[in-house]
Amino acid sequence: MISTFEATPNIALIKYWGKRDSRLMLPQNGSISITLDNSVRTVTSVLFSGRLKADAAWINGKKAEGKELQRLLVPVDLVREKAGIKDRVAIASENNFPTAAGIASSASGFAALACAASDAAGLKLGAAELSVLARMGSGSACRSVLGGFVEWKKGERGDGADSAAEQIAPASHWGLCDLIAVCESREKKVSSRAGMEQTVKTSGLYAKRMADLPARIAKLRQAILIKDSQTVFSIAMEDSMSMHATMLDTKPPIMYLNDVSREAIYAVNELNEGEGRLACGYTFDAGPNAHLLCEEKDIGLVKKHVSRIEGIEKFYDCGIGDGPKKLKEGEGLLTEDGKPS
Ligand code: 2P0
Repeated sequence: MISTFEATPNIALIKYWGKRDSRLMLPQNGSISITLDNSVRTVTSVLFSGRLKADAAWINGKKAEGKELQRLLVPVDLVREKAGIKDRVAIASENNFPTAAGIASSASGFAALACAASDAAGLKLGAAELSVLARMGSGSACRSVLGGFVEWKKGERGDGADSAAEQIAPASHWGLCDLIAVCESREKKVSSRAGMEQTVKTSGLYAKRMADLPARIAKLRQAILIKDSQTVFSIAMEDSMSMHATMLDTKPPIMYLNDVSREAIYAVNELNEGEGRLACGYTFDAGPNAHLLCEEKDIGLVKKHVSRIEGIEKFYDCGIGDGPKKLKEGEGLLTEDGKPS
């Protein structure tokens, strides 16, 4: 049976940047994100079949080989083990937004893969188990298996079973917007995986960030629950800059922001100063693209203000989403014999 799921990226308001166990993909700290609606999305189809001769995968129409394929097979192998099957797998996955450009394509990709693979294998997994499966593909993907406002609990167990996402509030709780300003859609030079490992090893600022995070996480969780936009935006900006500061403090330094990103920051500061309140917040992942956060009532104001920034290639206007969704047969990306359709 072919199973097809749609999943969406999430944007972290408190960032994950560093692992304490790279085999089990366990983070140094907890993180909090919002799952985006399907203005940006990954669709992934999975088929397990005894008729397939080898494991194969196509990402955006291109056959995955070598390390790329091996990485996709990490959660797939765990599914095969849980389901007790040895069938080969066919995977086809497509994004409707630039891959590896700081919009978390690995998050939506591995969340969709975890859901589609477990469903195709006939497993009925709970949210925590799906989250752990997605985490084994890419850390931040564990947050995209849930919709709304999500916390990835760092976990304490050695086997990582409790390092999973939990929902703080559903999407319907609060209408926040993430206006993504694409400041450059090229692939980034330093992967998140390599970058965060180097930061943990070499940044002196990192210990300060770790010390600050437990209180920051508790404060953000509470601010989300009471829909306190001023606190949510100020923590999001603070945490993004704190993460980027540890990146700059890495040896050799890692620099994801570019001149257009900096113009976006200045534009948001100017808007907020003019308004006498935080009408908008910003956060940047491991890439130059600005995620501009605002309440629904302010989206017109924010769009008008930032549309003047030169160099922005494109905007994606996202709301908060409900998390992964199973798609119908006709919406799949594979034929019955495991080829891209
Ligand atoms: C996050 N990022 O919390 C942070 C903020 C980027 C900056 O999670 O090695 O692709 O696969 O676990 O999840 C990007 O890192 O890295 C990321 P792996 P991942 O969203």
